[in-house]
Amino acid sequence: MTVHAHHAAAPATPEGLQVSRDGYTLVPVAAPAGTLAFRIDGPDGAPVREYVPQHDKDLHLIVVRRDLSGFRHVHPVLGEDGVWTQDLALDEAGTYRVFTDFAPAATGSPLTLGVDIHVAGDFRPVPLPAPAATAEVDGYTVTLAGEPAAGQGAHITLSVARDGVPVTDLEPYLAAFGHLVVLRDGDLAYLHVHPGGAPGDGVTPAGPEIAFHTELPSVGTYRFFLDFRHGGVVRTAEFTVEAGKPAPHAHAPERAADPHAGHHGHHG
Ligand SMILES: [Cu+2]
Repeated sequence: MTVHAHHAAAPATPEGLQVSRDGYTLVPVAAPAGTLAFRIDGPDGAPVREYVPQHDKDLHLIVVRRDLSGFRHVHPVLGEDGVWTQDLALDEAGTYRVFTDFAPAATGSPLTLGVDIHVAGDFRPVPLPAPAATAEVDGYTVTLAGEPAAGQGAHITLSVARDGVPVTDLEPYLAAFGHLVVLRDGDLAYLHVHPGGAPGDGVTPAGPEIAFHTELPSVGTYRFFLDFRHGGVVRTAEFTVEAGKPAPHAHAPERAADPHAGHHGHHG
């Protein structure tokens, strides 16, 4: 049986598109202004209270307006009643996507659920910035290298400089020198990105380059949000990235060499 090959070929549904998955449901809870409160209800209907930490935290809360502006990555507090709370001022009108990235202790499997929250008012959508390899934040310049293509694993690096000088004393943040969240423009699919190396492993430098491995599931436009810590402050550098079709493998069989190739019909 070729079960393994079949599994490898099946594209996984991206995370973050569902409010309920695998028996777990993200439930917003009424809360005073300026605070976000929610539960994760488990398969038995009760709020989940036990989690397996991922990147140093039981739950990562990502909030972004649906035009991909106003990104926030924060860590709420779990109450005795299983309700998570987070100070969160959503001052600008619009619809926000709230992502909860966690692993319930009962399964140990990471899961990202998402729900929309509406803020009334005069909504002025912000156009998505054009693709660029550099981003500026608070005097830091972050440069993105690597060209992720659809459906293909890619190594990318983000290099941090301050006033033109490479930063070599990045501080660990969430068990890495950087934490990268990638969202797909159009549906806000949430993509897991894995850091290459960890602080203190003896081989991973504290900058200027931060390495990641990612696989973008489709052709399209993505927004990359890199959180990094330096001087005790966490900052976010943002990039718009276009994922094109993967380049054909140089060692792939040459179809043109097949004398019957011309009879296979035209594509498109
Ligand atoms: Cu987090």
